[in-house]
Amino acid sequence: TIKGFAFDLDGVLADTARFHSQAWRQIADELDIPWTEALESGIKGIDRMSSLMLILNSKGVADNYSDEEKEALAKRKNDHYKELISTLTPDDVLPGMHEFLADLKANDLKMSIASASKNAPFILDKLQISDYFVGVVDPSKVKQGKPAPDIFAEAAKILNLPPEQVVGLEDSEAGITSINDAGEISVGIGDALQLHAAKINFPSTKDVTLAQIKAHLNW
Ligand code: G16
Ligand code: MG
Repeated sequence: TIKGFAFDLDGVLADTARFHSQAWRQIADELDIPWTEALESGIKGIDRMSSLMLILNSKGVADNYSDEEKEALAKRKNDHYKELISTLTPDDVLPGMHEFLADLKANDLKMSIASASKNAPFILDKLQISDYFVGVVDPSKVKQGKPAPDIFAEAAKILNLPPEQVVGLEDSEAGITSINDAGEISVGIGDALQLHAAKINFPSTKDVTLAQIKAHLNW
């Protein structure tokens, strides 16, 4: 039976995917790299440097920049992003998620955070939801980011549960792959075609309920 939940942060709990996009888009504009749908969804869930490489490679210009220049671009993106997230309040928890977290807690289900973001503890604090979670995976301490299973595997360890007793929630393709390869049950939130590898799909965060998940899993 299911005993725990591992949450992605950006796009699942927090309305911050738009800020990542906005901050990267500014860098892309400065570098004269056209912003596309593929970049918009491709940067979801992958770490900061991988996001930059995806953007540079979309125009085939990654080799034009030294490692130092890439670090500087990633830092500039993060400085802008940090400015944007400093405005977050509990109202920026995505629709339905306050209720979902409270329901899981009332049912004694354990929760952890499986985010690729180094800014996760700060964001949880701003949203005032830190107390729901047993722990937060430190993405700088895992070998490989999403789509590798490491982050979601670590989130199950934090819960002290075997992966098959854990449900993982994600809005990105990279994240669903991570959950599945960690041996957990994947819940995709967003476009069902894009997230077709998810075991269960909900179109939006407001559709996610414990009752629906139980029904899907015959639990
Ligand atoms: C998030 C976002 C990604 C971002 C990554 C790293 O992951 O979806 O777009 O690149 O974190 O964030 P930071 O630059 O803050 O370390 P997740 O896993 O929470 O969706
Ligand atoms: Mg996400």
